[in-house]
Amino acid sequence: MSKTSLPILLLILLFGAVGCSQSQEKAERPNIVFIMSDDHAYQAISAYSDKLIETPNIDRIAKMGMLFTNASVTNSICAPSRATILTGKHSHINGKVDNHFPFDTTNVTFPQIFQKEGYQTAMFGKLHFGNNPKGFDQFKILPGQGKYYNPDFITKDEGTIQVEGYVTDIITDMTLNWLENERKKDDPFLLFYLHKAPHREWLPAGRHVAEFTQRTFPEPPTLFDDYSGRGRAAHEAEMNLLEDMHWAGDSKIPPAVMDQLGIEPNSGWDKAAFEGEVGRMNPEQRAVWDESYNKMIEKFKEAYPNMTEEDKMKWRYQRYMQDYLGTIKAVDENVGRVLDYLEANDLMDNTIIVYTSDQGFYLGEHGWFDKRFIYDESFKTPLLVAWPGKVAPDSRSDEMVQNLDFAQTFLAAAGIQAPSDMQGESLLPLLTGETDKWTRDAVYYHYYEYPSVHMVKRHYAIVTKEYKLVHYYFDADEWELIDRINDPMELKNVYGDPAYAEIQAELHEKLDGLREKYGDNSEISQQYLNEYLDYLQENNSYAGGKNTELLDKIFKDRKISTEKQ
Ligand code: SGN
Ligand code: CA
Repeated sequence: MSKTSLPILLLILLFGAVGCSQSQEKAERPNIVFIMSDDHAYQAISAYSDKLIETPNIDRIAKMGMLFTNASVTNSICAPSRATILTGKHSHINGKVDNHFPFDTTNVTFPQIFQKEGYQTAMFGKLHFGNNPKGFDQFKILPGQGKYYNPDFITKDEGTIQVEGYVTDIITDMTLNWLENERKKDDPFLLFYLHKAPHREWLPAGRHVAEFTQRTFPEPPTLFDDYSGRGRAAHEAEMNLLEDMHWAGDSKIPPAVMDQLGIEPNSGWDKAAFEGEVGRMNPEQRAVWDESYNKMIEKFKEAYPNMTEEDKMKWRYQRYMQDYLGTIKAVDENVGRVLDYLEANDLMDNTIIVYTSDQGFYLGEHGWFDKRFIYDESFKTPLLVAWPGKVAPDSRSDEMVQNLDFAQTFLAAAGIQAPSDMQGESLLPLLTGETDKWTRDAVYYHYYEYPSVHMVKRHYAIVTKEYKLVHYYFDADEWELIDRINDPMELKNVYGDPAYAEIQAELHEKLDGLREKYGDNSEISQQYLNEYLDYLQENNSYAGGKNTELLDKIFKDRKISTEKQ
């Protein structure tokens, strides 16, 4: 080699190396596939428990990566959970405290940051924000809650369209179409694949109704909970399978059959809910549906006159599980289609795949359906994360992670600096086995939507691995202390019990500390409450259920009518 050529060679090597490391860095920016279902309880994912249903495809994500057994939400209801995920901030900071008011789009969401950084971004399915998502190159979202059969979609470019078919299949078709035909194959992507299922009114796909209307499921031990041992909040909630679930809308007993049997509707919209969902089917879809449901209805007509209250509760539970789990079957199949696509197209190695839900759900525990409460079934949420090569297969974390942490996790994984006002923590240390870098020992929770459907009182809380300390503050002033280790079914409030005096004082102090850390306090809560009551007053209505006496008390001074409009 000549003397003069050496520096040139070095230069070539240097530039080559820089060029290479840049493109390598670019190539290494991971894709993100964020899969979220609506109201999917961890009890209904076989990676957590196979008592109710097998979900082999969702389980594949846990087999490839990590199963989180202690993941929770900061506020157990749909739109607020989504707002927390997108902003990385608690509800009282991002302003989306309940399902009622639209999301404040001046918030910075993490997809906006990804888009600026050169990621391709797309969202398909349920958002439920009252406005369109910012920071997306492409989106097709359901208006509001969306429908199971022949749903409408709000689209970025074509206005509102109606698509024939079953919602879970359609959302997946849209997702796969974007992956295959619309995205540029060289740039990394951030994809939101958001199912409506298994949200109420739980309508399974035609191909699953024959199987699921026949099945019997094990009852939870607390199906007949009488709420003794807990305060007013549990007693006054309207989530009981027998008392509050719709006979037509939920259990699919047609309004005419209810009339024939003399069954009173459980609310003013019980029968309308049936028409609004089952009534949307085209004749072919309806024929498939009727073939299975008519058999169920005939059996019910025969049995009903001799049913005790206990029989009715048991029947309600089975009917609920048949439909709820039936919708999950289609979610699982469709998640399998997306995973197959990623595999077949060599995308697995550089893609983070997340499966989660906007919150958990009661599957008959405490006699309940729905969510909102801080008890485990709705406070916790499923979380499975795969990132082949980075996250060890078949691994598990019992740490207290939250939906609050997702934004910072994804930003960290993509090498993007997170805004300093985000309130979560990146999960990367847990995902990559550096567990000593994870120090969180308690999380903060705050639920707001009251008075409203299901009538779950406002409450905030601190949760550690061992305890929950909860304050119900409107229209009650009650504290609840749950010993998670000795009372895993959460049946007994031990607040005020001298045996717990020391831990109670310690938790109070810690809770004050968390409220300060996250910037929450009673003035802010009062503001949100006033705003909400003003809204109800202006609309002269509330979205509540049967307990009009309770509402009369709340609204007396404000002259709000408790008649549903
Ligand atoms: C609807 C449901 C409720 C549910 C809320 C919120 N009733 O009002 O049961 O709690 O949505 O759900 S329904 O008869 O209309 O289905 S959320 O997932 O959007 O928060
Ligand atoms: Ca939900």
